[in-house]
This record gives sequence, structure tokens and C-alpha cells, in this order.
Amino acid sequence: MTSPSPSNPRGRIVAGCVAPHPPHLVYAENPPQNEPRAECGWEELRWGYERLRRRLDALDYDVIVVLSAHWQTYVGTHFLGLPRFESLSVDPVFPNLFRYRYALDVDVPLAEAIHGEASSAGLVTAMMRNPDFRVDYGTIVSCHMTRPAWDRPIVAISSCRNTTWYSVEVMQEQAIALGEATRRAVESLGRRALVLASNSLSHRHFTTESEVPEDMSREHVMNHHQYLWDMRMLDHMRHGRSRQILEEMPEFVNQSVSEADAGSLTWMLSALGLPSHPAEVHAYGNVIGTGNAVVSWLAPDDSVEERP
Ligand code: 2X7
Ligand code: FE2
Repeated sequence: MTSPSPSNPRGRIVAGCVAPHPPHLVYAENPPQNEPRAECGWEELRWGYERLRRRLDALDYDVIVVLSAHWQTYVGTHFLGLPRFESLSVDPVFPNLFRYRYALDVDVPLAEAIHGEASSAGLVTAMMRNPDFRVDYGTIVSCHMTRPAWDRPIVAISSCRNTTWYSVEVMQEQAIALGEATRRAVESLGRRALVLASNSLSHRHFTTESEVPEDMSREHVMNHHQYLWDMRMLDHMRHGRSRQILEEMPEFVNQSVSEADAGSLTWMLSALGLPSHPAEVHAYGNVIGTGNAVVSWLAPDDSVEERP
């Protein structure tokens, strides 16, 4: 995984996670920031996030770097570029579930350093410095579920829609370069960073919602083919087969409409240096038919005491 740069030995990525962002998870937690109230729901995923948080509590990190499938940019990769963003985030598809007041701090020097490294690697990049910019719900949900205290600054990275305009292959080429740029910037600034891929796995979903959204008698995977793809990807993760995940990404995206088309998973695995040690799967569950997993890879040095 990451090797600290000689210039700043403190700098490293301490862990990488798949951190899915269905707004249903925040809704079901009833935090004070979110207006709608829920009775319960999606416990497997929410309790999986609880287990992830307990793992991360043992680590020392000072920033969360997140790439969200729902900040979609068509000309290059963008980065939040002001120290604070504050507003109301409303999910456009589920406004009944997610109307969340956020106030978040940004590690602007790290965002600028990743931007610089990515741009030197040939990627098209931009800093988002509009103070009225509304942060997408994918960034907010993944960060909230991973660290609800919001006591670490974040770096938020957009999803450049290369899959849509070109192909999964072009998306991966750029996401790999962005992941490597992220690692170099973290190391040279001496940050200890947690990196989050904010995406679902399989992503076909129901087109109607039950009257009570948290009625779990209605929740299940959309179809068996999606389920098989999710299990295949999780098996690769659990056995340290990162390279195979990247190799199978075109088929995974095309056959399960995976939200990893955003580049987030490829970016995160590349930032970790394509780990060959096993990931820990904290949960797998369905939200309106999509497949979602909470997964972590701790850097080997940090996980020594956690693993048998
Ligand atoms: O953004 C999402 C998602 N990825 C999966 C399920 C439900 C809602 O929102
Ligand atoms: Fe999504």
C-alpha cells in the first residue's frame, strides 16, 4: 500500500473504504441535521457502518478524501476549493427522505495539492470556489455515515463522467491516474488520510417506492444477476484481488449498471496502491433494489493489531 515519502514520513493513506450513500441510511438514523423522521430501516447496512466506525476509531487520521458518484462533472475532475460550505442538501429523487442541513470544513491545501498532482499527470481539473455551490448528497451521506461528528475536514472530488462520454476503459485510465495523484499529494503534505469511494455496487433499482419507505418487507435485491455480480466483486475484495476488480470493471458496469461507473472505486483502490491484502466487508444490503456494501482496507501497518 502507501509508502511514506522521505520528505514527509507522516504522510500516508491510513485506510480506504467503500462507503455507499443511499439517503435512506441517513433518514433511518434520524440525525438532527435531517428533517424527515423514520421509524427504522436498512439495519444491516447501518449496523455495518457502525462496525466500520469502530474500526476507524482505532486509527489516527486528520482528513477524509471522498469521491462521490453524485457530483457529476463533464469537463474534467473538480475539487471543493473553499474552507467551508454550508447549506441545505435535498435529494432530488427522494426529497421525502433527505433534507439535510450541512456545514462542512474543507482541507483546501490538500485539495489544491491533489488538483496540482492530477493536472501534472495530464488530467483536466478545476477548483470549485463558488461559495453558493451545493454539495451533493453522495458526499454528505458517505461522510455522515463514516464520521457523523463531522470533526475532520474533507476533500471532495467530483466524478468526471468519462464512462458516459467515452467508455469504462477511459474512465479507469483517468481514475487510476487520479488515485495515484491523490496518494502523492497526501504523502507530500504529510497528511494522514482516510479515502472513501462513495458508490453502490449493482445499481438497477425499483421505479416505485412503498408507502412506508422503511417497510423492510418490500426491500430486496432487484434480481439474481445483480446479486451474483455483487457477490463476485465482494469475493475479490475479501481475497485481496484488486487488480481483478479493475480488469472486470467494464463487464461489471455494463451488466449490473454499477455505480462504480463513477470512477470512485477504481480511484480509491489506486490511491491505496491496489491492495493485495483482504478487505473487511462490514455489511451488504439492498436499498430500493440496489446492491450496497460497506468495506474497508486498513493499511497493513495500521491493521496489524486488528487482524488475527
Ligand atoms: O444514490 C442512491 C443510490 N446510489 C442507491 C439507492 C438509493 C438512492 O440513492
Ligand atoms: Fe447513488
